[in-house]
Amino acid sequence: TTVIRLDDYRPPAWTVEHVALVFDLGIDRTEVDATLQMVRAAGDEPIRLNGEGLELLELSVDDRRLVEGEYILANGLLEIAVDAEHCTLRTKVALRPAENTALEGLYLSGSRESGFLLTQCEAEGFRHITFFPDRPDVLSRYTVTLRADRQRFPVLLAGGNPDGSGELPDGRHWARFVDPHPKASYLFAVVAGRLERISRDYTTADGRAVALHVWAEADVIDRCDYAMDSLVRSMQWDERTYGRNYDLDVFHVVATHDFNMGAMENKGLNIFNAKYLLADPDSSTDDEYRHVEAVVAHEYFHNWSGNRVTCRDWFQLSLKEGLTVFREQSFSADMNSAPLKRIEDVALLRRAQFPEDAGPLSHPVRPSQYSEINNFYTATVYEKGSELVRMLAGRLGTEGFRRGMDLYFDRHDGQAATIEDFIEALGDANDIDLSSYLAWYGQAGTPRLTAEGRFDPAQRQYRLTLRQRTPATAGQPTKQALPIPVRLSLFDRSGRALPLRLEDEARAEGTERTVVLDTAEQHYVFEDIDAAPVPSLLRGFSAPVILECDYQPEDLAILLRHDPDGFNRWEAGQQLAGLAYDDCRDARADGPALLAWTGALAELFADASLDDALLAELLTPPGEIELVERQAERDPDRIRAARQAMLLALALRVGAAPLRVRYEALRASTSAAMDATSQARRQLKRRVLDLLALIDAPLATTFALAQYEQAPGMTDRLAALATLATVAPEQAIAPIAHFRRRYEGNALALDKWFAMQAQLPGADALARVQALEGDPSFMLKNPNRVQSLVGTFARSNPTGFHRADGAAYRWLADRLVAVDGLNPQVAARVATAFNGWKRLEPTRREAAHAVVAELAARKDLSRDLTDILGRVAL
Ligand code: BAL
Ligand code: ZN
Repeated sequence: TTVIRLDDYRPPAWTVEHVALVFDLGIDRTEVDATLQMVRAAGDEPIRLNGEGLELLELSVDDRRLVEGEYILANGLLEIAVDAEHCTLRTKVALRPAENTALEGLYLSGSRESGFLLTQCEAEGFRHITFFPDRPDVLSRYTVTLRADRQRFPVLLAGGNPDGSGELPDGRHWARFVDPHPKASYLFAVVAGRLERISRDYTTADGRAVALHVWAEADVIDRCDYAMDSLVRSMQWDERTYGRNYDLDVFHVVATHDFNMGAMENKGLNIFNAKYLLADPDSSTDDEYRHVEAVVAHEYFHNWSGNRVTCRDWFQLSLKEGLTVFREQSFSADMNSAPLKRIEDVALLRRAQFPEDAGPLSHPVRPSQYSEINNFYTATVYEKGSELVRMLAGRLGTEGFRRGMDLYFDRHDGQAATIEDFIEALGDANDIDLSSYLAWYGQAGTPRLTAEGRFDPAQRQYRLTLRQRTPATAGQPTKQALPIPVRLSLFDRSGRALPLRLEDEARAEGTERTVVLDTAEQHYVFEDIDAAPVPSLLRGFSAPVILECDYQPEDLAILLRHDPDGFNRWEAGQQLAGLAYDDCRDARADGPALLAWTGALAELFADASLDDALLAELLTPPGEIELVERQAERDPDRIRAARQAMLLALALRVGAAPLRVRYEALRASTSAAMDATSQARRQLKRRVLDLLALIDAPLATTFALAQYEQAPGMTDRLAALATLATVAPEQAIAPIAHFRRRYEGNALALDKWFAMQAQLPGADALARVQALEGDPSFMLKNPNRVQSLVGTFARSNPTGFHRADGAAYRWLADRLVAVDGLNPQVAARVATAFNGWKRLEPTRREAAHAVVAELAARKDLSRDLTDILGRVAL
């Protein structure tokens, strides 16, 4: 396989100023006529265009037809030697959309009879549509004409402003679109078929009238209102927060059930996986509502951070993704609760990115090489990338960061930029050299931050020593020190935050500050300290590191009880839960950490002033996947047993009666309302019921059965079903069957039905999943369905997937091969479930190794899957 290296980057020899595309659309065959205004940018190289899976019908340069021998077409490249400085290059190709199961390029969503045509071009899909220099640093203006049968394709959409439409002979029609903003080919999109829409008029802050349209198939169009509301909120927020206005007269958003990604920010024509667009209380959970709002915002925000300023090459992917995730997270924090949002984001980082960074697939936020770019749409590029932007934003403060972003957008508007450009603009706008942060982009692995405090009563000083170390990762044996911002406070034992004065300062200033550790080790001496304080470190999760601090359980309990900030409180609880887990793992039933954790939580449980959603989060210890970090050798059964033991201890400490009373009170206020209070109640109700189930299974079963029957919406219904399936499998059979019937034909609800069952732990998990594969609605060619059953099982069911006999590994290998034949991107993504195999205990490790090695040795798999397996197997 070819390896692409960042160091080999060369600017394009030829660029395309304007491209005119004419599509004659059909499900079995589509013809694309492309006219490219090519301009030589440098050197005397021939024109080289990417093209894959295209049937070349015609090729001409400046109106002269070329014949074989006048061009070279091989290995996905069309090469034409041209003497001039510019030329008009024309190609005509044929495509076969209905046969395109990889869902890259132009393809069919849904059935031949009623489905519609659409495109997906990021990262390198445009080359499946036409011959083109398919790289993000070639920015072109597009004119797109679509022609199709009016009956079969009544709606014709492309990015840009509408520029006429009309009738053609034989029941056909046409529509043209002109995009005045130069864009990269990965942002191209068309959609054609029978779609319904909801519309709204919007006026931007700078006075542009924009028609907003959300499109979906007729059966789901009534579930698009929340997405439209979210879009309007996003547009207003970006105007307010970053001074960014939308820049076309029309903005389309389209929902499809067949999509490899979550959504796609095509200029003026965003396309969404229906999972992140449709929402209604009967089929969506509260979490899903939040995800819809966040993803709609994310794609909209890309219009500036991604489209107006794009990436020079795919190594810079985090330039747009990390930044846009950061913008999306800030938006969600403003729309909802900032501490709860931070909890959600940090939990995700720990669950998805930390394990990625600790295994053979680890890579820097800006990778230095790749063989398949599709495999770098990762938690590292997205979520860790966002954390890096957050550190920069924190360093500059709200106003300074805004100044920096203004300069970045100003300076690079209409360009394809690099991460250096971004950091330089932020720094230049503030007269600060931020270049030391670049090291974060090039270095993989999660840094360990060690903290050690020493109190000196004679000097009334507290001396804090911070050290950093990043473990070696794949291909990066040695690591350098990074700038790590550590936001900190000191608390006395009554939970009061102390005024902070460092040794060289005249007087104390505030109770919180940020120190930046930029060497391997540094000391900080705080003055006027009367008793050993409890340090609260890395507040707000000020850097994406693992904190190792020699806390006593009662120190963490103080923070858990008293920290005024919801996030820090949760964080103290998570640290304490980690120690409590160690107690359970080592069979210390009355271990001090377990007692401190259950004791503090039992107290907080009784505190009526605490927010329901925060309490629900506090009652949730780190998950089984995160806890893997706490043992040398991973045995998923033992991890689960220890975690269950700690939950049992918590339930006992809170007590059956308070749990029952709380559940009944929350049940009494159940409604379908979507406000934050109602959502928080539902979330807490679920936690309380699950705790109650550990100590009074019959009562919890009764509650869950009733909750399932009376649930006003999906959140309560699905939660009840999951509890039943775990606590009383026999009694869950009928409700599970009922749910299946109730949601026949509702793809997103059925995905949750598969996913809920795929997560049920234990020895029968694999057999259950295999039985579910027999359900008539299960199909390997739909990415959401594969993810909901196969992906969920492999990634989120540690005891089921990692069964000791290796049967689930062998089963997954078969499924990967089958999926790969249809959709390589999906196969590769599911295959990342093997990432952690090396740290399994020996029996499982051997079983996994045998399967991974056998798979990796196959020669008949896609480049996507081969790349993942090759790296995992190493
Ligand atoms: N650009 C791929 C989908 C997204 O991150 O928005
Ligand atoms: Zn994105």
